[in-house]
Amino acid sequence: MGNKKNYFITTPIYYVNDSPHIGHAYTTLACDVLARFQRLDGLNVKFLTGTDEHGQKVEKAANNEGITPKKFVDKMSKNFSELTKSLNTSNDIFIRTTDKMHIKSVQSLWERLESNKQIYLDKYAGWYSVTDEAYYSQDEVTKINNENIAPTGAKVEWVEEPSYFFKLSEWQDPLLEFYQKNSDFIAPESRKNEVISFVKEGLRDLSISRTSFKWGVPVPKNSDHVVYVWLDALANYISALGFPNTKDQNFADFWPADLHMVGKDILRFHAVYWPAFLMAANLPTPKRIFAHGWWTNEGKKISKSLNNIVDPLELLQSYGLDRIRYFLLREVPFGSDGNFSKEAIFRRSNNELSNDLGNLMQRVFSLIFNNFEGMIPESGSWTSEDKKIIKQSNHLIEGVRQEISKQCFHKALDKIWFVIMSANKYIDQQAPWNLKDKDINRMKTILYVLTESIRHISIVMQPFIPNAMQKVLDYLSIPKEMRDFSKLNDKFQITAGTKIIKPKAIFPRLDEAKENHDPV
Ligand code: ME8
Repeated sequence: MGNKKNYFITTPIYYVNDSPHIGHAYTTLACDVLARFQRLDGLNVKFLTGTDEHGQKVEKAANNEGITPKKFVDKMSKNFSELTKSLNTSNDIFIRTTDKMHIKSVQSLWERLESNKQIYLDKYAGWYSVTDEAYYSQDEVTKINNENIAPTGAKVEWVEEPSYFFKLSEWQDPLLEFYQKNSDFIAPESRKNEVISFVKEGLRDLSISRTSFKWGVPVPKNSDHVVYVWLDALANYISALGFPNTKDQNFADFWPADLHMVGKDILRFHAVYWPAFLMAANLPTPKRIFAHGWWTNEGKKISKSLNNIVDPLELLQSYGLDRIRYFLLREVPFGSDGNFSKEAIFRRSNNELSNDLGNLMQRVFSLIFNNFEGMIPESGSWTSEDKKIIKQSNHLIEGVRQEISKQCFHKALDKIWFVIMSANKYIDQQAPWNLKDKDINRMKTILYVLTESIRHISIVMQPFIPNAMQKVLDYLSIPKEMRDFSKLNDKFQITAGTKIIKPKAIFPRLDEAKENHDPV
């Protein structure tokens, strides 16, 4: 793989019983921004997403439709793989847990745990939630309207059956020590504290097989049991890299993962069970888990039963992909919960994308087009105001890189916006449109400085709004191989005399009266 550093990033694999909605799109898009960012920053990236297709929940959904689970998952998985296409995500792999190689991989992981004496056969008697595919203890279950309910709000049922157990209780101290030594393992900080408190309260051995249904990976040498769906699902992160063949180049290059991105609902599985399984199997643990917040729709929980699922395909149709990408990553500090509203999409889009960013670019390009035959003008020497804009633009990538390394998308965008606003202030103060007759050389210099600043802004913004920034870089006639982050310095300054392409509005304003907008 040469000298390039490797970077492995994953989304959760989504349950196929549900239709993809805005929550799934959010996680996938956040990972896509990171994957694109790291590629442009010179890393060798592997980006994994896919579908979680086993378990009682999926078996029930298939029964309800009166088709076999296999038929059902083949049909439903497509909705997710097609969504990744509509979102133009740059994933390298789309894994399905019904893939043969994944099933073999889960069985190998099981055998490793077994040969390390981490598994024993016993009986499970306790609460289980099919919705969450999770076990709950007595003190977590409350009775509401005669129903037994888990802390997540999901119904639980009493289960008694033979079961294999994983010796999770033995991993309490090693896990606490691991969190202490790897203080960046769980983010954000508040979530990390929740996980540590949970582990400190004590871990009980975990039931890792089921016998009361069939739709799962058979337990090696005892096919009365299927592997618990979470052990099966978590293993996707290594089976996608060729596990159990640890000599596989993909496994050697990309494991341990740099980042598992998840929603806060499934942090416990990733930050407690997953590292415990891996340590128990003598495999390296991932470097970081980020648990982002939860989206509500106009203030209400998003759910099928409330009939308020936000369909990402409809949003793309109405507003275009880049507006949605920008909105989702800008509206809410990453890690916090967020509220989805059309009003907020309009506000962000019109104020920020159309006014601040689009108008700046449009003004500069039109001035060049109307006064200099579409050729980027030659710069004279720089005033302190010019130098300030160039300096801020040159430093932009450093600041953004720092925020992205912590998955702080909103802060990264703040830093980009600081430069955009600074360029807007500069153009208003310098008023190059008044200088054509008075001082054409000064006019040229100002436009050159602004074009160079736009070059930086659009290269840095590519991971967030790739389609729009591709257009801008095309307008500027910047060759494809000159668009990565190593070109963000003086050596690669924009060349005077380059002919730009006649620009069209980059982010036309959204109009409340219109349903579908320009698909940027
Ligand atoms: O949990 N807001 O799959 P899942 C934000 N198969 N994110 C949301 C969301 C919302 N309202 N709703 C869903 C599973 N998500 C398991 C994962 S991984 C080894 C197995 C996102 O289909 C968020 O990332 O229920 C959440 O963690 C994930 O979808 C849950 O997807």
